[in-house]
Amino acid sequence: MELLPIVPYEQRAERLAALWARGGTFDPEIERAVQEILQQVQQQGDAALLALTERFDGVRPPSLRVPEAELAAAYEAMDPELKAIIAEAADNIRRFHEHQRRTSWFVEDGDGVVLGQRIVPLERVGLYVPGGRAFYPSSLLMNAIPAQVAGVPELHLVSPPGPSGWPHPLVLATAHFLGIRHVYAVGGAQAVAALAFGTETIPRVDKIVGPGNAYVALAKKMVFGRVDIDAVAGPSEIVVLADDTADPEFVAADLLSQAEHDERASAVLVTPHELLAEAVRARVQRMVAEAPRRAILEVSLARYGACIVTPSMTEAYAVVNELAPEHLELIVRDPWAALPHIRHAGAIFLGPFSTEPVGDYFAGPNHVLPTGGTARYASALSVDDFVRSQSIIAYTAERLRRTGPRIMRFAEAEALPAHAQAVAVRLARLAEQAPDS
Ligand code: HSO
Ligand code: ZN
Repeated sequence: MELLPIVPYEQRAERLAALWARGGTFDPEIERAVQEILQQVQQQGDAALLALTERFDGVRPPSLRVPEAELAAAYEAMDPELKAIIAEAADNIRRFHEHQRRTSWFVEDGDGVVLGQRIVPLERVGLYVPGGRAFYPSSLLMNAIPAQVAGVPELHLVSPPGPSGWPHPLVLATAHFLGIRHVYAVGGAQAVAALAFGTETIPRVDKIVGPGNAYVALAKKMVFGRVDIDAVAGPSEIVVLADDTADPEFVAADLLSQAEHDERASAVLVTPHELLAEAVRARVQRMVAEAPRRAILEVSLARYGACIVTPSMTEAYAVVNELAPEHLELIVRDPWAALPHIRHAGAIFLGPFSTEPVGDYFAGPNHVLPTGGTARYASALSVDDFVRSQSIIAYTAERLRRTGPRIMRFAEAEALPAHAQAVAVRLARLAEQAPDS
């Protein structure tokens, strides 16, 4: 199949349909398996975790909880240059997320009444971290730091053990760097079950975040309600909106950068300039031929890649909004002038030097973004995902005396007399205390 085929605007429907059809559905077989795992962990706790880990990961960890000395040792062993880079990225991410912190507010509403909203962090959050090749330290930073900025006091990290019996050393090292002390050598649906129900070793948490395979995603969906979860992420996407000022090499490289994630990743160029589309396509062919992850690229770019050539910029904006992509690059003459035309996108990268990996690793904004068109209603992972707001009501005698009768009337209209009475007993007491006011 052709890589990144050129698709005229009028013929885009079929191509976009293939794009929409990626991900989302689960095999009923997996569903049954996950259901069983959840039940087993709920009933047998740690014993189930150990048995399932032996069955699925083929190892028995020395203990479910990873000793802090193991975390420190992994960090010590980490390449110093990588350590410094991760520290710098973490600083940027932390600084960005500090701007998101919401503060509690209280207003004086007259008569001494105070109303408000108190922002409180979640108490316990579970972080799922995939093992081995699917583990990205950057994703651990992106999931953990907003929780820390929100002030979540307890983070519990789960990750499947490798052959050593412990999770991947980079997971342990990054956890240590972040100051995460509760780390458990368990992955898969069983780890999600442990976080949702609690076991002897792993406490029940309030919310579970982090990427995982189909079993993990499904387990999260099934425990949702008992605990909160982040959005279940679909395969990654990039859309590049470019005009004749764009450098085809930049555009091609950026499309590849997302398409290499996995076979279901999607990379789309939208442009009114057919010559650019042809130049980008030619580059892509050449670059793929030499790419280390060629096997993945060949699948993702053939199935879910496209250069959509539009009659003008107007239709180009329309296509972008129709796609509501996870990542959108604006490589056009004046990206700030283009911005107001964009309604739906998870993250927007402006200008030729804001290549997507800058956002994946380093700039500061979160790389956990809405996929599969969910950018129509969803946002990047943020500090808001790790706090709640509590309503505050502090009424006074004075205010209740004035408004009580109307509240009672409302309660009576709803046929809830005990509600009315709760007000009435107070009004009676106030009348005794100040008979003539
Ligand atoms: N682009 C991915 C995140 C990532 N990239 C991690 C590299 N490492 C989804 O936003
Ligand atoms: Zn990426």
